[in-house]
Amino acid sequence: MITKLVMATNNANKLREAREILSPLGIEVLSQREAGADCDPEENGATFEENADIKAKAVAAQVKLPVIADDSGLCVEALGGRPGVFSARTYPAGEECSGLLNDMRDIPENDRGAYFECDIVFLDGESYAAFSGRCSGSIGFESRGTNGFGYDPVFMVGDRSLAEMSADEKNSISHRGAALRELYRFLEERYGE
Ligand code: ITT
Repeated sequence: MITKLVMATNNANKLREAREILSPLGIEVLSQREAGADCDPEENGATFEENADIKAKAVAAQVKLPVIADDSGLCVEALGGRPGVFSARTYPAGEECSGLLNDMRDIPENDRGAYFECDIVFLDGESYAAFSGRCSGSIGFESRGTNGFGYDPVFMVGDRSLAEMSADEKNSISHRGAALRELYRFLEERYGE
């Protein structure tokens, strides 16, 4: 087994969720900053996987360890899949929930379906692998809960928002949890004895 890998992200919540899920493997997940990499490349891919690939390659050029990168976002059916790959840029930081609720103020309850997608890319030298996860739900009419990050307070799964769930509950049903569990199995097979 390898002992360390680097997560190409500037998002501390993604890093926390990756650590929570990968910790039983005994691999230390370093942030790009901890690994000595400093980058914030332009995410101009058309898909989540392309953007994850851009981030992973940018950090891999600066470190000697295996790298993972996560690109993710919220796709709202009534908005034609938006904000999608633009989830981090459509609304000002900290205003994503109020911005989305405002854009959806006239959309009725039965047309508020949405899903989160998370694509994770793994790079180790010439080796490349990609993993994907989705979480289906709907957009509520108000922000609820204080856990999680980003759009979690407005993303409803059943009658609770992701921000009303514990970290373990969110991880067990989330897009990132699903992609990370695929990555987990891949790392076990690739590096396990
Ligand atoms: P890095 O690019 O540095 O990894 P980022 O936050 O900019 O960090 P993305 O470009 O992948 O990441 O943008 C994803 C956005 O989608 C993120 O900023 C959130 O607003 C939203 N998002 C992704 N996963 C989420 C989750 O689990 N819960 C709530 N919002 C999420």
